[in-house]
Amino acid sequence: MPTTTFDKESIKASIVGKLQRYNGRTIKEASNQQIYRALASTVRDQIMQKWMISRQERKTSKAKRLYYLSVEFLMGRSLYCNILNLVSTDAYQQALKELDINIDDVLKEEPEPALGNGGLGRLAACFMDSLASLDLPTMGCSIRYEYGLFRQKIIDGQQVELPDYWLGNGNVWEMPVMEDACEVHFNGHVDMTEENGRMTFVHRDYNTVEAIPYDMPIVGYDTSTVNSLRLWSARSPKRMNLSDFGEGHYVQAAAEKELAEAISNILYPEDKHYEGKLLRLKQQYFFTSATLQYILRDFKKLNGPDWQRLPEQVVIHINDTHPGLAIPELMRLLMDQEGLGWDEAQAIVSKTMAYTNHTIMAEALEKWPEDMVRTLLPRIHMILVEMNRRLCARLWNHFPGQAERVGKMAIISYGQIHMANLCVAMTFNTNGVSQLHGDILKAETFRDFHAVMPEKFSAITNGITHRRWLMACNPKLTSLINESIGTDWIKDTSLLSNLAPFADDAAFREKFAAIKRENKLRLTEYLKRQQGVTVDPDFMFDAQSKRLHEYKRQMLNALHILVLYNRIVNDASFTMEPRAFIFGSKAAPGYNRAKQIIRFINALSRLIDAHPRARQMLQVVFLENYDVSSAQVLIPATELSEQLSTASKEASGTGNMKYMMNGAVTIGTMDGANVEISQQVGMDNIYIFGMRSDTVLDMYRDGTYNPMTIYETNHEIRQALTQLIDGTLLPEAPGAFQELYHSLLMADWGSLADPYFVLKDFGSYSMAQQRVNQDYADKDKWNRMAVINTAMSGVFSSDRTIREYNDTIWHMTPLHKH
Ligand code: 26Q
Repeated sequence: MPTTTFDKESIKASIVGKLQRYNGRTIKEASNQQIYRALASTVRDQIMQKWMISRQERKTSKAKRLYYLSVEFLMGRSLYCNILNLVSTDAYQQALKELDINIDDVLKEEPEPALGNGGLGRLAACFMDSLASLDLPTMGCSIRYEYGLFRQKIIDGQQVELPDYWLGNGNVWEMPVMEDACEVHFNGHVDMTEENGRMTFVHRDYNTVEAIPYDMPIVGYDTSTVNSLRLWSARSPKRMNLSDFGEGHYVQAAAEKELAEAISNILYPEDKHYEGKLLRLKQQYFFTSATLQYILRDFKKLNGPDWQRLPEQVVIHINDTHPGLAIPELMRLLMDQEGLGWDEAQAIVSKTMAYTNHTIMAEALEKWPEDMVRTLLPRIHMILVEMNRRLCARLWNHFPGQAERVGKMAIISYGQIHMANLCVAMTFNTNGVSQLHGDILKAETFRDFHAVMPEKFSAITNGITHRRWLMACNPKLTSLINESIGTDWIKDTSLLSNLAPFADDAAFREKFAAIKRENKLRLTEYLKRQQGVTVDPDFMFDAQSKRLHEYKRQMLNALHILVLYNRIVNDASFTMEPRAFIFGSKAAPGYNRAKQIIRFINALSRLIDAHPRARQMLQVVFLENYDVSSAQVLIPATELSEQLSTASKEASGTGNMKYMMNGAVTIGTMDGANVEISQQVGMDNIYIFGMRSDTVLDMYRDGTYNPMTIYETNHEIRQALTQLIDGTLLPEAPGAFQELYHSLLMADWGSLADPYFVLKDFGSYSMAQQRVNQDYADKDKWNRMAVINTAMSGVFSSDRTIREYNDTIWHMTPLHKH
């Protein structure tokens, strides 16, 4: 095999050559976009050779392969991380320097694939990076949405959504794989006939959608492994032709084509809010069916039709319930296409599939109307009915006479398909994403399942890839770490703890703090350039960035800032360490209360700016269009990380880990992975406040919480809440926050007053913030805490998470020694 070396000179020659051949331009004449494409395709050439070798290696070694199914992969930009994983940053940096190209300007030209909403999608992306870096053969499978998550503009203090047409300039990283295209069938009916004493099921009169796969390479760090992310695109089998036009069918034909292709048009922007939309069901079946067909074809090519061996060769992981139709789809293919009987097929399915749950929020639990499933997927519906019959028979034995209990665990009940029950019942493993979340799944959400099948439950704490979230986004801190403890930590992040003794080294702390300051300056420049906001880098940078949701309690943060403002305004002698409160959040377009909170934060920002003394000490910045790229600028610049979810509600959180790794100190509740962060750093290096999860769960059960008593006794809260509705914040629209105000104080039909205990936890939060303020004034103390946070973040690398998944669930053999 010819191997081209990619030293500095060949990189330069490649870029210059591509610009000449594709654009007819010299470097001096080329636009940044053209240079980006020439550079990215140079990197792609380098990856392509490894990709071919990896493919061969998997086939000859017959290694077990993971298929990670997810409706979201929030990848972020690839170019820089690919160069990093090729261990070629020096060669590329020098080459670009000699060509007089500013690398930062070029990196910005890459469109960001925002094929995800938040934590679940970003976790899938971090997992892909770790899987390749640990040489575990994997294919990630999802949908090639033409429009990713909307882009957010703030206009007059409110969120406005713009379409994200990310493929407009083409996508350097994708490769269509036409030989793996297949058909997915919808609607129609199923004919049952008996042949030689066996029932056969034939799907007839269906509508066909073609599934075209586009593969993206996933490069492992310092290894030859390159895995694939396979994104399926929907295409109508209809080809528009002149005879349609002549016969007047043209408009009809075009409309049908549009309908089929709509399947891969857009990513749904709802995060943790389920709605039974037909198009979403189509998306889910479309990509799971195409994926399963491919998996079986590939298996058969390598192993023949020896289906008993499927669980040895293949493991299929279902990222939340969204790809759960993979379960009946695998049953269908094994029975109707490969001729297996039910028992054989079911045994194979339940040895091959595993499931991770990402939320206990009731409104996120997927339920599909049975009628919709019966009409759209008639054969899948039949299989679900039979699965449900067998499951209920088994449960009935376990819980004789307990109809209500069995009903709660059923796959189908009251005319709805319960996806979580399907996934728990039919897979061999149900996983939680932090220790606390795993415990809550066993004790609450899936309590009854846990009683019947306790061996299925596991909890593996989430992680983040330190390659993107430390090495790529914070190169200066990475160099300081390398100078101090060497580079072995990159492959074994537990070694980051060797940094802990440096917390007591004053010279080291100075360097650590100087890097934080440079990162703050970089964020300041970013905010100036992107949205024209000026921020003083001498302020403490305090950030809360994550999807906007009531349970994440951006409201707690915002109300506290309003209280600080009031203290300043009411008391001329009040002072505090100056602080910039930075928010980055998108609200689901239909989630009105979340949009009101964004409007409140922006109104608060304006209120403070208008007050000469308040703005000496406080600033509120709303970072527009928070995405992976802006996170990579924000997080390294942050000193205080706000992780405020109502205890029990945040399954894990992963932003908390990114901030910690970059030396931010956390203020947070004992929720999700915050619990484990507190165990790593110790209670002296984190600010924990608020109710514990067991108390929260008890309070939901007894239902006696009344925020009105807090409102009546705490005048600071009363004043702040009153300002929501008295025109202080929005004189031009004084009624705008009425509903928000109401939700914090009054119960409504079907909803509790202050359902996430904002008022209840306010006092405790405010006291923790006072400690933050005091400690920040002591620079040595603060910097010591910051260093400890980075030093103890090693366990939160997704490399650790993936090793645990592999040891307990997947059982693959790495392609190379580790
Ligand atoms: C479901 C049905 C219909 C429409 C939308 C949805 C839907 C979409 C997205 C349901 C849930 C989500 C996203 C969930 C999510 O991001 N959960 C987060 O997962 C992270 C990774 O495990 C955790 O760290 C977070 O705590 C958890 O909130």
